[in-house]
Amino acid sequence: MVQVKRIVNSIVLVFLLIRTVVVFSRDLSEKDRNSRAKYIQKLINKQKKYEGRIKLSGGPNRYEGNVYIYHAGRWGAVCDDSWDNQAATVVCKKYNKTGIATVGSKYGNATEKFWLDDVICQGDESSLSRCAFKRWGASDCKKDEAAGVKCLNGTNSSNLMRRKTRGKKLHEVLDIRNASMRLVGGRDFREGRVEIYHNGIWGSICPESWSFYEATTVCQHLDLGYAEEALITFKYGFSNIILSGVHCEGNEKSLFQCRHWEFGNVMCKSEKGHVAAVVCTQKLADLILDTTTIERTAHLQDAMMYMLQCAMEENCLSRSAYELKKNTRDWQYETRRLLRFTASSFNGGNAEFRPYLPKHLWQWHMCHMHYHSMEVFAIFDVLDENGVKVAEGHKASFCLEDNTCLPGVDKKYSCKNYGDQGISVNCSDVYMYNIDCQWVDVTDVQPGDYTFKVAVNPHARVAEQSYHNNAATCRLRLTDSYATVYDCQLGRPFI
Ligand SMILES: *[C@@H]1O[C@H](CO)[C@@H](O)[C@H](O)[C@H]1NC(C)=O
Ligand SMILES: *[C@@H]1O[C@H](CO)[C@@H](O)[C@H](O)[C@H]1NC(C)=O
Ligand SMILES: *[C@@H]1O[C@H](CO)[C@@H](O)[C@H](O)[C@H]1NC(C)=O
Ligand SMILES: *[C@@H]1O[C@H](CO)[C@@H](O)[C@H](O)[C@H]1NC(C)=O
Ligand SMILES: *[C@@H]1O[C@H](CO)[C@@H](O)[C@H](O)[C@H]1NC(C)=O
Ligand SMILES: *[C@@H]1O[C@H](CO)[C@@H](O)[C@H](O)[C@H]1NC(C)=O
Ligand SMILES: [Ca+2]
Repeated sequence: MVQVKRIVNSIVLVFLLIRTVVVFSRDLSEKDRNSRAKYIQKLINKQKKYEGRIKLSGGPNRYEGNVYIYHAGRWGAVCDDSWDNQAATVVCKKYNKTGIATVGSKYGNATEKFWLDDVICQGDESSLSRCAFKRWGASDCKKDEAAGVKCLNGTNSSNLMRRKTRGKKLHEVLDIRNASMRLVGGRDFREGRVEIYHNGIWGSICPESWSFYEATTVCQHLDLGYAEEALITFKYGFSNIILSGVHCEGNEKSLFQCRHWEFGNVMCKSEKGHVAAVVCTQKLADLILDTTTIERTAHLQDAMMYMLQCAMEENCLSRSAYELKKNTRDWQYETRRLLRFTASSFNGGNAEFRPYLPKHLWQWHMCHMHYHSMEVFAIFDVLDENGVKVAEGHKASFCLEDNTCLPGVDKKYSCKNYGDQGISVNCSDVYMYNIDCQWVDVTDVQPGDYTFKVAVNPHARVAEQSYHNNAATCRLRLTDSYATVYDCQLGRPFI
């Protein structure tokens, strides 16, 4: 009986979906319509169920093994670069256990292609896919570099302690008397591994946490412009590592103004032989988020859920919407409250902004009928007065193009017809408030005063001259009937 009921239920669901698709596809041909319906069905049936799931394989019991993660319809392995106990703990959370990381395919060579590489977790993420990593499928790891875990009973206090002491040890600035810095091993003076001089010796920097923020500061320090690449590599050679945990804001004029953990004989967890390196350039893009446009355009809109089918597929609604869909019969007629706004990014640099992914890896988004060239181009968040997220910020992928340009500048990039994507110098990419997913779902947010945050290129995946004009922190007043956004301040992305 239960089975029959289930079958009837899924027939009803599929019928509703097809009907919804038909309503919103009037201007499409029969063929397009069918392929859309099929696409949605397939996604719902399979992907939703397994997406982000973890399995352990090759170990002596179910709490031990190499880690595989399910994404976009298949299982994939995880590379052991940067893999540590924090990441293992995130994996073991589903068994209420803490994790010890294993590396080097401890439980046998990887049997699937790698989905994840350079995974960096804090330990409190709810799932592995919430940790930072390069991007899905980007890995040059070999079969014998699979990451694994051993899940143990109870909380492992040594993991937690390490995190605490890490925080404490952060020193404000380096003692710069007699310290100096240079690039070594590059093809020319603009690139190389970063070496610093201290107490009579030259040494390298531990590349843990090395990002564009630190690399930008190095290039500024040496008067070489901006960082085109922030590298963790052995290709420029190696010397004794004498500095660890460097944390820069990215707008310092000297690396010695950045915070750090240890100097001298340091602990460095990076792969042996890998050190921090940079490539500097004078020509780089610089996106500038337009705060006045956000203030001017922000407003509320109530929309019925059947209008938001595409948006649901692309995870643009908060979790409660998906729960509603699961638990309510006529969920299509429920409304969601959306905070809509226009986001406009101007390229004020002296080089084009090009997407992180090469063209052949762009994802075709059937619902929106265009290619996405960056996994995360923008994020939006609503925080309460304690800094707690109250509206789930979603990660938006976009197609990048020249929407408006300064007088005399020709538009070059367009998303149409698999066109090249990018933002030219002196042009803006404009996401109008009426575009699908250009919103925060605030259905579950009580009226009140909040902080609203928007950031473009938030993980600094694409190099820019400055990251301190990529994010806006604004005041948001939400009432029963309207929303206003005001007092926006430009700054660095908050992650
Ligand atoms: C994990 O622990 C929590 C609270 O201690 C409990 O509610 C939950 O059922 C446990 N889950 C598993 C899978 O054991
Ligand atoms: C694992 O893969 C490596 C190459 O990546 C290979 O040299 C090695 O023999 C493999 N080991 C096993 C047990 O298959
Ligand atoms: C972990 O806990 C389970 C269930 O409480 C128990 O059966 C098992 O023996 C424990 N394992 C270890 C290594 O303590
Ligand atoms: C905690 O982790 C360390 C290694 O990081 C391990 O040696 C130790 O046995 C673990 N302790 C417990 C109680 O799991
Ligand atoms: C700086 O270097 C000079 C000469 O090498 C040395 O006399 C002096 O003690 C050093 N100062 C510090 C603080 O290390
Ligand atoms: C962009 O605009 C600035 C200021 O209007 C101008 O100086 C610069 O030459 C322009 N660059 C390009 C590539 O159009
Ligand atoms: Ca910028």
